[in-house]
Amino acid sequence: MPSIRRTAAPVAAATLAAASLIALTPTAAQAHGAVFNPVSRVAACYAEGPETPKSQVCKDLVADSGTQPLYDWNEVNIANANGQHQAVIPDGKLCSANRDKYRALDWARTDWPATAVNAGAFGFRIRVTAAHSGTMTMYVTKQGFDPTKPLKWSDLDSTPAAVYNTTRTATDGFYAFNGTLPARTGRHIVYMVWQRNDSPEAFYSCSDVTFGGAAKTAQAPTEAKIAAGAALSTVSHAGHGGDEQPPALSAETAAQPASPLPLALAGAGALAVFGAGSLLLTRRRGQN
Ligand SMILES: [Cu+2]
Repeated sequence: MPSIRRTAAPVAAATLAAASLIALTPTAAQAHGAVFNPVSRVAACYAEGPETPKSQVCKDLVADSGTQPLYDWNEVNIANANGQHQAVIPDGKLCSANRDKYRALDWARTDWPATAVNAGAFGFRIRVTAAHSGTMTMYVTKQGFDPTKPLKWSDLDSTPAAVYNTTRTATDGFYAFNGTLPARTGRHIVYMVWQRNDSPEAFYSCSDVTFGGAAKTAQAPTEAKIAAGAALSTVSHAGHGGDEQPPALSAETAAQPASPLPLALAGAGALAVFGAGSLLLTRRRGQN
């Protein structure tokens, strides 16, 4: 009997910790990143300023969807994609990842801020607010792609311009890697698919490019701009729990990827799980 008394207090403390864990976690969404070269649609409009968009398409985006999609430039994701990109995103919804919040990004317009590019070597740059282990694949639309029609999966050249294995660290907040742009003319889209391998979550983005043209080069957000807007973002601008948990909790994280767990709380959660297990063992011993 004394052994039960000794375990009762730690178990109670662990249960309290678990309760506070549940109360604290569901608020903040995850943060990931965005393609800055060639700059993606959401990043280009964020760079112009959510409150002061300059290009007509970005003005129209804010009029349609408000400023929040721009403040959340680092979010465009599907939590449970699990590699099934074409199953979870229908044709015409590729740029929004089939998220209503980002529906304006699907607009098939030719006035999205674009980056002038040429065939050959290209240095991709992806600004990540949370680095993840996974694979980032950069696709380019086929020659003959019509930018006035909604982007379809079949528009993408099956040979990617780059495939990059992402790690849980990013130098100065960027993944930078080289790829090869194919020979194209006119306006095209670079489509990114970033699938995590430590979670079913995946991220998507559209960047507008013009081959051989003299189009103005779209601007990516500056670090100052990113910092200035972070307070109005509904997604975390720091690394989030998915990568930082002890292995014992990784399965729970994958099952609920929208709940970032700070490291300390994750520790408390592990303690709670251990405590609950101890309680069960104690009860079994008591019954036997
Ligand atoms: Cu993330």
